[in-house]
Amino acid sequence: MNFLKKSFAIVFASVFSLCTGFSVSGAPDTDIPTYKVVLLGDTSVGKTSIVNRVKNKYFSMGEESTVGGNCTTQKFDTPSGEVGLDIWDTAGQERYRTLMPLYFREANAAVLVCDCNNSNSLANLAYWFTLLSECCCPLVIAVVGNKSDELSEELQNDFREKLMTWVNDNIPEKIELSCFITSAKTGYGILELTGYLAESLAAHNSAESLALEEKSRSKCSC
Ligand SMILES: Nc1nc2c(ncn2[C@@H]2O[C@H](COP(=O)(O)OP(=O)(O)OP(=O)(O)O)[C@@H](O)[C@H]2O)c(=O)[nH]1
Ligand SMILES: [Mg+2]
Repeated sequence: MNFLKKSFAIVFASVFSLCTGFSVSGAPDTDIPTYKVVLLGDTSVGKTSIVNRVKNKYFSMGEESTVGGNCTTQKFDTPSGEVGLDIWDTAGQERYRTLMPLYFREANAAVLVCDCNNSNSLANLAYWFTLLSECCCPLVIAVVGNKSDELSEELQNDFREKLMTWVNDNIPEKIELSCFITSAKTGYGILELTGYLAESLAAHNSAESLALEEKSRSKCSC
């Protein structure tokens, strides 16, 4: 009973924050462009552990399953300027599936996460990608095979190829996308992942500003 009350309170708080635009951790910085990034994928693939690694450089072997979703805000320096990422960690458990569209809507980037040691979690990314596509049109996607620390280098390379094959078979070419092998436990591949997200989104922002500038210049006669 207590568990149900706790779950309801947590889901209510995170849905409230989604509806009001209030960021759960860290106030939004209005001076820099900020983007919404969602992590999605089956339960236990390591989404929360990846966020913990990014935010606190921390890893716990006993991470609890996520209830609903949580947002954490992080700033990144990129060659195109500073950007903020509102990183939404979502629940992979079946019981929260109907809530997921609320978390995915208006996402600018998505991180599709599977477990390198669990081929079902890779196959299920097709389900997650369909659900995501029904809710938003992300500019940038990262496909991540996590828990690489449990694989030898050779098996990691095999899995990287499986990820690429899955991407070629399932994701339209026009979407900007990159694949990563990561370990939330050791930190392997995490900086590359966040660097890719921040730099790609910042580059979109500067391309947009340039286009707007050119548009307004073409309107004036000077
Ligand atoms: N060895 C290893 N274990 C990991 C790694 N990442 C996560 N884990 C473990 O896998 C389990 C599940 O991790 P979570 O981060 O809770 O997974 P999740 O995807 O957030 O799961 P849900 O919240 O249920 O959707 C935990 O016991 C973690 O400690 C990793 O990179 N390597
Ligand atoms: Mg989680």
